Amino acid sequence: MSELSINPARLTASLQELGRIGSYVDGNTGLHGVNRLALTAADGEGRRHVAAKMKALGLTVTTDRIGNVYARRPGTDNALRPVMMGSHIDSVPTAGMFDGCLGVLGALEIIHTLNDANTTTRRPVVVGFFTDEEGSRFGTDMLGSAVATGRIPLETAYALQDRAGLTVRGELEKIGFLGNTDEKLPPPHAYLECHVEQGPVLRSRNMDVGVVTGVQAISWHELTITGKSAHAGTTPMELRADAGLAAARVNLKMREMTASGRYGTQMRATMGAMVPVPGLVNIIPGRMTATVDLRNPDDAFMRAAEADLKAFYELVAREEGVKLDWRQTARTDCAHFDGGIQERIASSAGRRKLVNMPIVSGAGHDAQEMARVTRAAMVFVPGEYDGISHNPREFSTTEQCANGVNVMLDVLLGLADERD
Ligand code: HGY
Ligand code: MN
Ligand code: MN
Repeated sequence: MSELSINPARLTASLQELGRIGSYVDGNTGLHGVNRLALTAADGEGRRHVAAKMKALGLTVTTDRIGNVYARRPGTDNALRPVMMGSHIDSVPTAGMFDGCLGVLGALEIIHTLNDANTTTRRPVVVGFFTDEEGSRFGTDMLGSAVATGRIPLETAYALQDRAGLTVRGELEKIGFLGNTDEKLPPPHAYLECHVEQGPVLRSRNMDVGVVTGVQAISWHELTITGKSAHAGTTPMELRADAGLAAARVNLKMREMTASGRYGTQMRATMGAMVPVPGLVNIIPGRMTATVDLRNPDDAFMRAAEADLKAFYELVAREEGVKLDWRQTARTDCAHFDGGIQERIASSAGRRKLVNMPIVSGAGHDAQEMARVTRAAMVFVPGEYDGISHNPREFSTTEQCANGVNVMLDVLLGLADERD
């Protein structure tokens, strides 16, 4: 454990400050939520706010061609590859103020702590935030880190469109973050990310820290179902081509699949978006756009589930007399984090008397992209209210956040002192 520890109150203040950008009052709960959907004006404002904090800490800030922002702190030997800490500050439209932001602001709090202590590490240190981790607007997640590590070509990313037909490239330019440095990130010496668990496991077991072993497989589909709009009162059931019913059958099929055990016992399936056209009470939906989100901690089970679901798409189209087109919008296999760094996370937590456990991440993270190009690992912190996330009720206490960031501080110092 290093003698250093971060300033918990300063970390919480920085989270609250950023949380005010893009904030709204949630109609259902009256809670303050955060909406900084990727590449919107709010995201642009949040980006400028964090970049200003980076500069105020004496860091050299660059923006690459996909809008990833990196802030570099020199070490004593700048010929060595840096250790990087990062995450994202874009949010889903109904977010809290911790998802992603804890990793970026926690890393900046570590820099602040090093500055206060006049500590210079051997290796340079880089703090970054990646573009559009959430994927909510342009349809594929971890976009910026996937481009930085070569999984998605820049031009493919640029051409992605939101529902209004606006492109990633155009929206990056509009908010002033169409940068000019090479989007391919030279692999850092190692990569660390602190993140809220976004689930109930750690809190329910009274754990202080999660040592993340990896990330489960993710598969997203976008369905476009075309049937026939017709009168709800006059059209006999047997003469319908009901796009809404077809989507509902897919949703029920996914529920049956997760309960069947045929794809393991951990599979999760969600139809998050269901948009009927015309979407009126007395008209059979002639068209339906729907999304499918499959998660599975086992790659073979995921592939089996995808194959069976695609077969079901064809069956439903035949039986309901609709056209069902679908496209894969995101797909990542299970990711595995570096064992050695996991051990360092666990031993730092142990020295700080923090109870900790290994955990697989249910959510996708930029760290899984970085794990393809360098040693990567994550530190999870528990969340209150069953760790709810992608919801304004998302909340982790100052102590919970500080515990995770202090562990990341310890591991950073060890990695940044490595000669090779
Ligand atoms: O969808 C996810 O797992 C992440 O929040 N982008
Ligand atoms: Mn996140
Ligand atoms: Mn998220």
